[in-house]
Amino acid sequence: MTTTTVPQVRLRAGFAAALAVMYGREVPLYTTLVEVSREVNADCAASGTWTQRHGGAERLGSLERVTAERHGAIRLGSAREMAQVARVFAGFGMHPVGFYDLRDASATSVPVVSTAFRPTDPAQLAQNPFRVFTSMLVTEDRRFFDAATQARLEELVAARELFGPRLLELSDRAAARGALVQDEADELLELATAAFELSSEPIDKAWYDHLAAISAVAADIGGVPSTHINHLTPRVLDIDDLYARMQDRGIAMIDEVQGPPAWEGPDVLLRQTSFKALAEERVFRHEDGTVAPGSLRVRFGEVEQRGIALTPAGRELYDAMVAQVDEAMAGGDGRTRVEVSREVWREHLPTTEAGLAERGLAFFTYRVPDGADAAEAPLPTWEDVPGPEDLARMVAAGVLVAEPIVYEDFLPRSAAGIFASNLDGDGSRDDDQSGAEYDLERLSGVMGATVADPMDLYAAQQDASVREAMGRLGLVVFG
Ligand code: OOG
Ligand code: NI
Repeated sequence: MTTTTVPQVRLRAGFAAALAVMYGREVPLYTTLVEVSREVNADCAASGTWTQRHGGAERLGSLERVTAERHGAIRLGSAREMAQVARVFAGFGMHPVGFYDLRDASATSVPVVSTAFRPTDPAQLAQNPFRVFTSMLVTEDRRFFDAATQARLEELVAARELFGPRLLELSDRAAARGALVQDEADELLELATAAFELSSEPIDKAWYDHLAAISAVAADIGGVPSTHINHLTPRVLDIDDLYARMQDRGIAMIDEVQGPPAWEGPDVLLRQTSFKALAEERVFRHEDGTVAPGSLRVRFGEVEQRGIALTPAGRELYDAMVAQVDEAMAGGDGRTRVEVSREVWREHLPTTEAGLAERGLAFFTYRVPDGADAAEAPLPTWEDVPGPEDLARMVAAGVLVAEPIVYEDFLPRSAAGIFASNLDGDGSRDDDQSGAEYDLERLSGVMGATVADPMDLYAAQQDASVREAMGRLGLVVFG
């Protein structure tokens, strides 16, 4: 008898699909969003002008990948819960990448630090890039929580069990073996999906309201009995088109697309928008002991368009451009943020991929074009991987072709914007108090899992492609 084994990539695809079914049942408007996203992607791929402008419909990922692509978001209450979810996600081949401090990225009250769990290997990403933006409440941050609130939060979170022993056991096994036998795979999917389902247990109204006055995000984490998927985000090729089509259907969207503006040059990083959180019925326990239905607005539908990953130099430029836009907006001449951004983009950012590559602003993979006669390339040997200008020369000479590396991560500013535009009330914070210091290392420490720096991953992918191409050209790269 042969036993079927299910490799991690299929576990991950199954997990994303199962969560989508569950979320579609919980938030029906999500299904509409996915439907409209499909239409947009199909129309982009079929449109000659769109395809030509983007150098091919699949330049930033195969249509199959883009159509199946989702990210989710969850919010947790403690380092222990983070460590456990890291084990669950590792079972699906998803590892923590990037550190985002939302406490400082937002003027409103968002007392969390975050990372994203995702595949790190380019081949795994190409097959299924499912990722989950995962936030941890920083209960010890006095800007948000006084000692009594901190103590109660920690006590409640410590007492709950989000991820049971069997789920953790199966996750560890999948991570260790890279696959599970069919029965165990089915069991893992069922347990993992259920762990992120909305709970129907009554919510303590007074406690929830106490937390909500401080931060709606804190209430959504520590004021409810368990965690849940907060949104699931499909990817589209044209987010402006998606935005317009959702509005045409009469769906209320947040005011703007977050991140880079629509413009004629290459798409970089990440653009996101969402429909507003909807009122959902939940059950509350009141102080007099009565249990009655009420409503909460915390879950929404987000959509995103992904562009090219920027190098540290490119990211520095991006951050400087955002700062310039902020400054111009503070001056306030009536133009929208998008209009101002577009002007700033035109002033600073190259209008072609080749321009981005030559200035070392974005990451690319390089390969020898099909059928090229490598031996005739009149090129020297290299002491190290050639730099952006040399690579650009080789691309111009037709010796190499460059393909953009897609940005697989998030933007703290947009994340804060997404949090904020979907919350009822700004909450409260006392900036005279000092916050609890967090960075990538500290988060790795408390989770017991190394949080990768996304820049290292993109750079390694680019370098590996260059080394391989150099090898094919018969050029030795020393160092
Ligand atoms: C996460 C918000 C961040 C994104 O796409 O930037 C996020 C949350 O609301 O919990 O998902
Ligand atoms: Ni999101």
